[in-house]
Amino acid sequence: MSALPSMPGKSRPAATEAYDVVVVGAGFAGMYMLHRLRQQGLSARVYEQGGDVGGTWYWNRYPGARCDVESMQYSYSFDDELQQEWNWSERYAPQPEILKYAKHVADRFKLRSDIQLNTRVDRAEFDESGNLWSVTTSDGKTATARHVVLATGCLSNARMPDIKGLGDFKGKVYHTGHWPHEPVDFTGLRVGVIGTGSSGIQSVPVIAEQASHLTVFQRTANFSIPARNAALTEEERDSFRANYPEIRRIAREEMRNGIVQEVPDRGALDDGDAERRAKFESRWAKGGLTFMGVYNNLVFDKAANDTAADFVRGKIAEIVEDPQTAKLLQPNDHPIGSKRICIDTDYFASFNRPNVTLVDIKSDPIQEILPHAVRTSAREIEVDALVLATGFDAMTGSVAKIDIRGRNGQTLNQKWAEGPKTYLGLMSAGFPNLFIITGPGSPSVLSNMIVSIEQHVEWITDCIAWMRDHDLVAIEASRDAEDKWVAHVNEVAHATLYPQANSWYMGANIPGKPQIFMPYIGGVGLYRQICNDVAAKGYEGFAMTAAEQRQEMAAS
Ligand code: N01
Repeated sequence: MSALPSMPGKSRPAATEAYDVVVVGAGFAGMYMLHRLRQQGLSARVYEQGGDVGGTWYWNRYPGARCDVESMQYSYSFDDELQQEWNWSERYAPQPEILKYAKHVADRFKLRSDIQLNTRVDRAEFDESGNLWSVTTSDGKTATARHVVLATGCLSNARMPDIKGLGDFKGKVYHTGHWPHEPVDFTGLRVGVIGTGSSGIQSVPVIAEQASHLTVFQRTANFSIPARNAALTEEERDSFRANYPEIRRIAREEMRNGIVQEVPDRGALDDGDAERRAKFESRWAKGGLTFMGVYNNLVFDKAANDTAADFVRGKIAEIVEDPQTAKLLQPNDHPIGSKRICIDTDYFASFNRPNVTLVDIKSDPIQEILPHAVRTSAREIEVDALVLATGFDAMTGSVAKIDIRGRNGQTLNQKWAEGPKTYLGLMSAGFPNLFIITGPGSPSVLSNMIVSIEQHVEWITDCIAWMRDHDLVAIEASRDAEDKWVAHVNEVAHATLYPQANSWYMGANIPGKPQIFMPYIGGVGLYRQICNDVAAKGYEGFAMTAAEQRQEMAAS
């Protein structure tokens, strides 16, 4: 294994270790990154703040947590034996099974010896003279590395709501994104769930079965499609396994979101009412995220989108017995799909239970949390436990927690004060040798994350290998390429209905966060092609520094 020398001639805390690459985070991105780096003979250290590998699936262990991408597709493709041997139990794997898979991967590929758990990266500083990063961790140590890879996850910075009195609440308070590792039992308790995004919608039906009473505090109603989760049969698994090479190829190259599904050839208004309704019914019966793929214009054309939104609103009215509750549960302030669509098991039906109450906190806002109750403008609701399903500071939140200093001491937070700026979502100008996996400006959260993670890891490791072969010590996105990419990401987003919603894609859920559509909507196939073309042209749009400090543009 190679290890680069530590930085010469700088006064700093003694560097305890020197690596070729430091990776931040041991979720699916960080683990595959480590595996690929080792295959290239590079030395790497992964720092993980959690007590085990798994990232998102380590922290999000709330009742009912499961993936909304089908298990046979939400899995690594890089190792055929792994995908042939692993047995997913259900169409949508529950969180414990996904975490078990992550741990299995760590053990199978013997990754653990290079992963340091329970260690947060606090600071990373670029030394321009040596073209090395100096990384300080929560154990007080410093390591140096040529490259730093942020594999910090997009939905990993859980957001506590700023509600008066929350700290004085006498019962237990849980955040879905930071769930305890000990079992939580709500039996006999009056529970309040605040938030009705994917996490709230998944947890409500499960908590409702335990709690003596469950009050759901909803600020914004959300569109949700039934998961239709079921055990996978041996035949279903075998069919995937036999066809994996082609399934994975199609997911990578032909699908916008990296999930293999039927591709529609017509728009919603090309069909008459009866035919359209029949298609929506069929997708509703099938369940899952692919509901939005029934027509090719649902995210582009408001009139087309309205037909799908009306259909789902109609379904909610059919399921929920109390008309007033049904009306409150019908989303009406954003186009369907412009916020991440939710996938549920019996969410709307939960409101037919005698022990579940919906409180509309848009018309009757929460004023404060009292020691044993939630007080809204109109009433006081006694609760013994609170579940905050209030989401994340998405895409940039976990990166922002690290004090990252690039050229001239500029921090990444300063640079991104008006919104994240990246070239291809992979690098940010002024921060040489710092890569981001599934960062803002890449398809990321709009895609099957594992497809996007694998593509980024492979692109980055190929790039590092290319640099080594060409005796290059630094790579940096050029400002010009970055500006053009940011403009392109923005332009593509604004050709769709997505920016019409106050979503976390836009940063709209965090007070004061700049409202910019963060992920790249162009689709994983097109995006992959763009990244490959950039690499094929000698990393066009990136500036490279040769070992003898010679600055050159890789390409004009
Ligand atoms: O978070 P969210 P999430 N007072 O931000 C409300 C992925 N995921 O954890 O919309 C009262 O979507 C907020 O209300 P509003 C998936 O990509 C995937 O549920 O801001 N309410 C909203 O209702 C998902 O999109 C899976 O008006 C407050 C909710 O809290 C993403 O993670 C499972 C509030 C937050 O919803 C995030 O989902 C889970 C306040 N102060 C998550 N602040 C699967 O794979 C916020 N809210 C299935």
